[in-house]
Amino acid sequence: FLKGNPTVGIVGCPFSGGQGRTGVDLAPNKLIQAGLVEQLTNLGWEVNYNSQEKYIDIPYNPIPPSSSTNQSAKVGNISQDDTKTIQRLPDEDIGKMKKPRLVSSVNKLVSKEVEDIAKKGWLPLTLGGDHSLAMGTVSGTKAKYPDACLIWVDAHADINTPNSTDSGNLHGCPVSFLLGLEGTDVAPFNEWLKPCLKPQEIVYIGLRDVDGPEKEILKKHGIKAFSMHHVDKYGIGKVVEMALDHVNPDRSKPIHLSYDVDALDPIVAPSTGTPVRGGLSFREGHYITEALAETGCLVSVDIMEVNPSLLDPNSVEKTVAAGLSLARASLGETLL
Ligand code: 4U7
Ligand code: MN
Ligand code: MN
Ligand code: MN
Repeated sequence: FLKGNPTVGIVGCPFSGGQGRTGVDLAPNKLIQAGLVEQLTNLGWEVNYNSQEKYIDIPYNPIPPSSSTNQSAKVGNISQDDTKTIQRLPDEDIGKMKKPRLVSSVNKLVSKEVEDIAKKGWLPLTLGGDHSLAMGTVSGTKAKYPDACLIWVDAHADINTPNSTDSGNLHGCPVSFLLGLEGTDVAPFNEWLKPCLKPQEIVYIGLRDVDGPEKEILKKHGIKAFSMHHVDKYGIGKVVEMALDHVNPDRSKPIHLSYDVDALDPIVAPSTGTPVRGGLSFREGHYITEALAETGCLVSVDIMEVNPSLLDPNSVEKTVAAGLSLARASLGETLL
């Protein structure tokens, strides 16, 4: 599906507004500093990213109005004026949703950025940031590839609606918005985000912490999900095969992979905001990306929820290294 020399466009999203902990916004720079660009170049990819000195495309975490130290004049399609507007938005809860205006406006920009990169025939590699960003990444991918399917690797289903969410954190809700479930047709999201995904087009791998209302939603819409129970029962090889058989039976459709590193066991990826024990092993986690790369159908990849501010330096190093190797494996690195 990609055009010309294999080319990747890195979308760095230093954004934490979809959940309550700071630090997840540090991940894009951390991954770049740890060698992502060189590593992908060595795999034979042409690598594009938008900023010169800072490896950040979208520096729009809210900063206190007093501090005016945003030096990036224009990065990617986002002007400094855009980011200032976003930072100044008053952002009261809407219903249970926390920071709805911020999450919406950031995702609108991310969606456009991913769409533009995909439309060049490049592969957008989005570095989160929290997983609310998938509203933008998936809708951007869908704008270029309307028949794309979505493989969601996560401990969580992230399918709460604005009504069902207990926490109010929008990183637990992106899938419901993409599907257009009841309660998601709300401002400000409905001003730009149209339902773009059908229930048969998504499949989950790695689930083990699904809220009660989310279980009901999955059942009601017949959404296919492989939990850790299924990984134990069938093995990861069979699970990936069954997942692909469900969303991409002929291996002919484009695939968007949205990878939350909390799908990995906390022993493998400890530095993440919502760790859940009993997760994917290092190899199981990487097998998924290797098998998807092998299909030749991957057109867009998200690496989300690395939080370099959590726990100790050793945990951060492990988690960042896991993020890097997942990115490499997704882009075709093989063991032999
Ligand atoms: B992540 C949760 F209640 N379901 O809605 C919620 F358990 O992107 C967690 O997968 C969401 O990390 C986790 O807040 C979102 C909670
Ligand atoms: Mn998760
Ligand atoms: Mn997630
Ligand atoms: Mn998380």
